[in-house]
Amino acid sequence: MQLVIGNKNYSSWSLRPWLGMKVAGIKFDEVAHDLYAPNALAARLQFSPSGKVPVLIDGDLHIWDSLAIAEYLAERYPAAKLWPQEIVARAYARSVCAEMHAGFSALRTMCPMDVTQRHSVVMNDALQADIDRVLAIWHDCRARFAGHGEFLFGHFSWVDAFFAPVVTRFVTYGISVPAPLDLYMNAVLALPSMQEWRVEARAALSLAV
Ligand SMILES: N[C@@H](CCC(=O)N[C@@H](CS)C(=O)NCC(=O)O)C(=O)O
Repeated sequence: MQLVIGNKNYSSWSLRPWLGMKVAGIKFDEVAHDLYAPNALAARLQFSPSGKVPVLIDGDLHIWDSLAIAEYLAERYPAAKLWPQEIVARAYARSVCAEMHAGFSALRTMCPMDVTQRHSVVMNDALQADIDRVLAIWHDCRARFAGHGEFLFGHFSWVDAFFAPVVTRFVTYGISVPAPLDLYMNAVLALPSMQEWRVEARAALSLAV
């Protein structure tokens, strides 16, 4: 399989499947696509019907949306347990991933992912509401499903991969998180694959200047 991803410093959608596959130990070839190159859209349309990345290529099959990629990989690699095993937890996990996938427009537009940098942001009601909702989701998932594990559903799942870009945004924009949710953020940031992504994001940026 090949996973086509955008620039590691900026491409929040690419981080999700990349992180899930890495943590689950699913083998793939990474294909870097420069979102900002001249004619990048024309190049993307050669392999991505939507003109967007990430795209998972498995033989003749191209899957062009991070949530669809997550579902495909969960079906193809059930032993990786990327969704929680219990049906109620799994339904809840899918709900919060779908909410993340479809919403949070203030957080996305006011705090775009910029892994290696630190910025300030002027808070407004819409951004505060998005942050509060993220924190409520994290708190609720951990209280109901985490047990003694350090991730939202105990062990690492797609939910953590989908919220990993939010974790980096909170760091980049200095958005403080109440205890004990700071421990959850630290668990995500401490993942070796997450550290690899951040190192490669930095390297890619310095190559570009
Ligand atoms: N819903 C898509 C969104 C993908 C997306 O917006 N990707 C961005 C890169 S992070 C992109 O390809 N942008 C190029 C463009 O919009 O022209 C997914 O989940 O994969």
